[in-house]
Amino acid sequence: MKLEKITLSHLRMPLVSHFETSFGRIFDRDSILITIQSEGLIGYGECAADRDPGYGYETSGTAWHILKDFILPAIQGKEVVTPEDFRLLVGNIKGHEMAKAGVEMAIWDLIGKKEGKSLQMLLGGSKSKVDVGVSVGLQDTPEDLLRVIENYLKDGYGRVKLKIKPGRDVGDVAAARAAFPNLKLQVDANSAYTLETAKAIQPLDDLNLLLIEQPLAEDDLWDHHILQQKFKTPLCLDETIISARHTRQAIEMDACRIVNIKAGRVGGISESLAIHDLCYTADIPVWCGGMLETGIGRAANLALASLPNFKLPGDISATDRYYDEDITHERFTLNADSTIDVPTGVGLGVTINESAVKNFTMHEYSL
Ligand code: OSB
Ligand code: MG
Repeated sequence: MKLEKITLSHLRMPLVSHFETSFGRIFDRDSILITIQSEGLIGYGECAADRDPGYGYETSGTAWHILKDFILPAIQGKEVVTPEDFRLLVGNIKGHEMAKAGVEMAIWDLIGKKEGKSLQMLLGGSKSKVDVGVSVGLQDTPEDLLRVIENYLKDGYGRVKLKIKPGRDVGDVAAARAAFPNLKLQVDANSAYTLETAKAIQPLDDLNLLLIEQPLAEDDLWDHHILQQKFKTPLCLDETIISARHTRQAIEMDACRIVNIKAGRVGGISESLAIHDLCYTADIPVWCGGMLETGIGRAANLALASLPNFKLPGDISATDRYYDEDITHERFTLNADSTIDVPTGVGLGVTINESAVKNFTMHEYSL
């Protein structure tokens, strides 16, 4: 497939409700839509980097720069048959995994469309629907938190993740546990603690949590090892796991016992597959994280999460948890058993709502 015209669209979409993590509160979500034309087909990908460098160092601004000035010139006009061909073309660009992953997703979409196969078929996933949960941001008060959780339970979510930060941790989580004794519950600190300040969250170990996600710094494997020895609850790494190599090292040093896979964070779907397989062999369960994606990224997440080692519910919620208006015509809905159906159409299995894209686009660039 010759990669012909490639277009970047920097989008900003209002969220249904604000989302607050240990690194800040947002009311709308930036992303970069990548559109690749190839031999009469169009592939779509989503770069999940956000406006601010709070989750990781990449932002929509850095991704724009890396895409426009390095990735697009390296691939435009080139022949690409497999995702590996793309990886080789951008092999000299260090880091910037979210920028790369956005293009890689569009290439998977093109390959599926060309071969008449869904992304799930290309990946070898088998489940027709995947278990999902909802990620609940920090709320102004514990009372607000309980009300928000209750509403999500009414919607049908069977697993809830609570964002925590220093000062808003054990109290909030204990209140949730007391109100919902049997709820599948987990927490995510987005690297807000140090080994020293993490002493305050030791009581979380007795709240019957599925996992504790990324308590310590985003670049730290070893301190997570030290902390894991103090907890019977599995630690789960998100930010720290940026490749299959990091995954192997994390497992070898017992820095976590569960892995959150986000294709954006690790440079794409191919690397996600490698991490999935590595964890399968090592008997480490994985689950699919989320980045408040549009319907494009959500479709990819659902296909990925249909692989066999995705054993815990993903942060893949229904479209209406995020956006009133999405950029895909397809909207994902929650089934009564807290699952979402995996798309079956060719490629990502979604179609683009051009007028929505136009509404949300702040600027555009084509090569
Ligand atoms: O750490 O998992 C995270 C959203 C943006 C950035 C980082 C994270 C999140 C979430 C939301 O927790 C997950 C979702 O898409 O529902
Ligand atoms: Mg996380």
